[in-house]
Amino acid sequence: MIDLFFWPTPNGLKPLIFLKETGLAYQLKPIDINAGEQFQPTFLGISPNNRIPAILDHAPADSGKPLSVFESGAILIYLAEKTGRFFSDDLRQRVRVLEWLMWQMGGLGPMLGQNHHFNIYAPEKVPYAVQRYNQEASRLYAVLDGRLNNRAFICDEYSIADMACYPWVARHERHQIDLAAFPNVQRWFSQMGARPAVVSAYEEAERVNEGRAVTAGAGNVLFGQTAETIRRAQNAE
Ligand SMILES: N[C@@H](CCC(=O)N[C@@H](CS)C(=O)NCC(=O)O)C(=O)O
Repeated sequence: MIDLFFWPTPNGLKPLIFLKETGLAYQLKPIDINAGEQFQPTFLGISPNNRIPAILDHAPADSGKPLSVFESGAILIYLAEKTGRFFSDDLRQRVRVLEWLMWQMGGLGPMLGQNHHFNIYAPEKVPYAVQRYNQEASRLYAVLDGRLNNRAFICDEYSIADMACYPWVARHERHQIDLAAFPNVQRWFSQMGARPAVVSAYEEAERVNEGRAVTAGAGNVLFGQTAETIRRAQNAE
């Protein structure tokens, strides 16, 4: 059994898609990041960076005590190695999957995250930042579009790289991207979105925060974090 510490965000969706694809037994443990639950001591013990997703595997391969993993890329690699799925055994193919997974983790995700921040959440309009992250989004989409030219999936075969990128591309309207301008991404996106596991992951994700309104203080919880926030949370452990 795998506990998935989850909130319905792009990074949370990545391991949920994996779990749905493989049928591994799991239990969702909602962590309401708008309400500050990511600072609860038990969760921080598993995810010291106070971010979802994280997992706790109750049956790790070494038969030892439950094993936790934080960072969505690490979780995808861990689960892929555990199941032998979606991360080729072939050296060259595996290197490609790693490259594109890290491209998502270090580029697509963080840049689009900043894009959302300055387009949607920032309390003041900062034209330079908006322009910077809109340009970067369009650049990254062109990179992905080029990669998907004549390829069904990012690394030919469906892999954890696709699972990592899809939930971010699913928010394309938020980062002002018209998919029609990136036809290979658009084709891949429709194909991904039609997978039963992906459909099921999004359906389950939608149910998680049903009836849990985003409180007025959510902006402070998410965007007002400093070293002091972390030290306070660490000392409460
Ligand atoms: N690099 C991390 C990023 C995770 C992340 O940014 N999670 C967000 C939700 S998508 C979060 O938990 N935010 C809570 C907070 O900012 O306190 C990963 O890929 O797992």
